Amino acid sequence: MPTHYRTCNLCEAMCGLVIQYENQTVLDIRGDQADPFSRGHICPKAVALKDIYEDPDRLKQPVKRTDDGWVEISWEQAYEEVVNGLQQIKEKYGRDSIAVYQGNPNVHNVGSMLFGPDFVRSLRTKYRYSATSADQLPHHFAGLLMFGHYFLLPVPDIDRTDFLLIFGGNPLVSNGSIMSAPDMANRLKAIQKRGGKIVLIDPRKTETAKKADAHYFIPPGRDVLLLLAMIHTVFREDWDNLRHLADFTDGVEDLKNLVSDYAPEKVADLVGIAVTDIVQLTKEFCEAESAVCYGRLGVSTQAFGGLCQWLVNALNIVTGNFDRAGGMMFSQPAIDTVAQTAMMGRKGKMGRWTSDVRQLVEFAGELPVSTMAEDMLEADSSIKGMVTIAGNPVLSTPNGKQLDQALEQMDFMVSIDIYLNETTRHANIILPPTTGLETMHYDLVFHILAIRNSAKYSAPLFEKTADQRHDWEIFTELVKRMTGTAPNGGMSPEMILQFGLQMGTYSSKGVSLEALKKNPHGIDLGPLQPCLPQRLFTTDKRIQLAPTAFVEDTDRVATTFFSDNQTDNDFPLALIGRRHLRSNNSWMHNSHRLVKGRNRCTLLMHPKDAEALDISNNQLVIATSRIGSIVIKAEISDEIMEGVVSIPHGWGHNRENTQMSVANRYAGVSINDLTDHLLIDPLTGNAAFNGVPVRVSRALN
Ligand SMILES: Nc1nc2c(c(=O)[nH]1)N[C@H]1C(S)=C(S)[C@@H](COP(=O)(O)OP(=O)(O)OC[C@H]3O[C@@H](n4cnc5c(=O)[nH]c(N)nc54)[C@H](O)[C@@H]3O)O[C@H]1N2
Ligand SMILES: Nc1nc2c(c(=O)[nH]1)N[C@H]1C(S)=C(S)[C@@H](COP(=O)(O)OP(=O)(O)OC[C@H]3O[C@@H](n4cnc5c(=O)[nH]c(N)nc54)[C@H](O)[C@@H]3O)O[C@H]1N2
Ligand code: SF4
Ligand SMILES: [Mo]
Repeated sequence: MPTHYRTCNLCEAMCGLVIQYENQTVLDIRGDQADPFSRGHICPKAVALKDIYEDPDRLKQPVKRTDDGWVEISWEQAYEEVVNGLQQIKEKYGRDSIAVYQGNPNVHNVGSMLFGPDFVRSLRTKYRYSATSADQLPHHFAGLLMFGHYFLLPVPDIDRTDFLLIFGGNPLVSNGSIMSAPDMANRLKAIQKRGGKIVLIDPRKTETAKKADAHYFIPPGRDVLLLLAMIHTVFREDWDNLRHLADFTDGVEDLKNLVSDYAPEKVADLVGIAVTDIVQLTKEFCEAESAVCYGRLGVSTQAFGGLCQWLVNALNIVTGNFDRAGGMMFSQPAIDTVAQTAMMGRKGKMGRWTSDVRQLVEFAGELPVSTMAEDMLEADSSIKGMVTIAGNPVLSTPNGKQLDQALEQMDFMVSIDIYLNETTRHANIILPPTTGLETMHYDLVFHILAIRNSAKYSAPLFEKTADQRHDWEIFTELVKRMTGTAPNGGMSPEMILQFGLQMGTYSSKGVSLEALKKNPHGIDLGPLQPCLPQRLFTTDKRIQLAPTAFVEDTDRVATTFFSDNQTDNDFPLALIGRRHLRSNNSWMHNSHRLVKGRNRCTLLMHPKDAEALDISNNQLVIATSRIGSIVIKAEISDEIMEGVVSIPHGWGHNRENTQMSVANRYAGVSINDLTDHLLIDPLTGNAAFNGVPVRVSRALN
């Protein structure tokens, strides 16, 4: 039986797959034991690649919205109407009249990564948005301000650490984020087997917390206090030891002064962790042979996201757990996009323009997505056209309902997407690219964020049909028609990959596209290596430990937590999110094998809160925020902290005129009809999905 090897492109873990097939049918998908990076691991989503490939709802030809419903049109007609439509908007309303939103799958697709940017530039608009500002923007802020490049993000060396401290990440379910590390369960077990420890800080006793050596509940949004107190303790007890970093780190004294205000005694009650525990945790972190503190979504998508990601880095740096085995390290990928973009002067700039209504600043060419709908809905808005590329912002951005309304007002909208869903239903034309098994793959982003260096190329498993187009072909055609020139000088994606590999560090060791094609399981390039100060992109090759923007933002900590602010009695509970293994943001709910079984779109609530509100398990409740209300089933559990409720995102597939028949039957409701576009991290502009004030009451049955 023919066998095909490839990398799963669904999440960040980059698992190797072995796929058996016959003709055009997938017979079996398993983990590839011979893949040196993933070592045979897969999760249930990988098997859904078959479902996506076969999904009768998936679009394969352009469709156009007409008065009689959606009709298929030819690619030629689609390109012509799309380019005409966009150009007419620009002619009528001028520059900056089109908004563009790029969603998460773009970074998992090599064609979009390489050819999408030229298309976006061809729109000549300042209204550029992406899922970044609903996710990891604070990491980029810290990367730029501390290390000189917004994509120079440190990764925890979990394979060698003796102490893993996680703030707001649930890698056993998410399979790791800004930490590409397949086979997470075994990698975590290995830490414990070698005598190491794992500690979790999370408002929910998560799947990962249950496997950890210790778990501390923390009220959403207060991690900044704990981090400040831990660094305070490091300095107070003279446990600081920057090791080799001392030679090229600025701002140590500034940081020390700043944290002097935040003794554990001052924050213990606010974070709900005893002074002795804070001190002991810090001590163990400092005494471990090696230790690493890692903070992810829970401390990124919240009101102090920027400060948290800065302080996570700072804690690692001042304890000498940075740029050394078992600490935070930088990868050195075979195609080094970080170095290559730096050479082109694209290390990341910020503040060159602002959003209209709230004047939030641009970062790396994008405005915060929380401002998108309000700037569209403003009375004299210049945004009249919309483009979405592999994104479903109606379900994935705060106050999605408002965006739903804003999209309805657009004169012209185009979506490059594989489904007719909650967002793309507003488009005039949808251009569907090939996806998954039909595409060639090389991971340009996640090798940068991987806990081990490796490289792998995957050929397409199935040829696309004559009617289908790859995403890079779509972008090429659009750019040609918009600007008269082909993107990337007319080079094919493979040529660009080949060139990228040639420029990389490992080409002298024989890593080329040809070599990768001969090694379909991938090539291991070894554990992460110390690389500082050379790898820094700051002009003076020094680490900035206390950048002014972060230092100044700590004023907000004082005003938020140490003044007489009253909590909002109308909305006494704090809403957070959660992820499930069989779900991937909003778009994999059309796979029956993933959605079947018990309803996972529930509101988790602590028994004491439930009792006080007279709510019983499985009962329908109304959850209300400043933005709106949703009706959802309550799931009562002491695994969530008192005062906190949790709802997963990506659901709410019950809107009209979509074409996702399975998802529609398992619709759920959208948490982002509750989340508030005004709740952001003011420093970075990132959406603050966690800690949204809500109230919950029984629904009348
Ligand atoms: N409340 C709350 N909201 C959240 C989060 C949260 O934790 N809580 N998480 C946030 C995070 S981390 C993220 S990354 C965002 C994700 O936000 P989005 O990226 O906006 O949402 P997705 O659900 O990933 O939507 C992906 C879209 O891409 C399409 N698609 C899938 N594959 C392909 C392909 O190969 N090509 C093309 N062209 N299209 C494709 C799908 O049909 C879908 O329309 O959501 C954010 N929203
Ligand atoms: N199965 C599956 N895997 C995925 C995805 C998916 O949707 N499903 N999405 C992918 C994407 S796009 C991303 S970005 C990654 C995200 O990867 P992770 O960051 O690991 O994802 P989450 O499970 O959202 O973990 C966030 C954790 O933060 C906690 N939290 C919430 N608020 C706070 C807070 O204020 N403080 C602290 N300390 N913790 C808090 C939540 O309880 C939750 O456990 O996952 C990726 N992998
Ligand atoms: S963990 Fe991620 S990369 Fe691995 S099989 Fe699952 S979805 Fe694919
Ligand atoms: Mo994400």
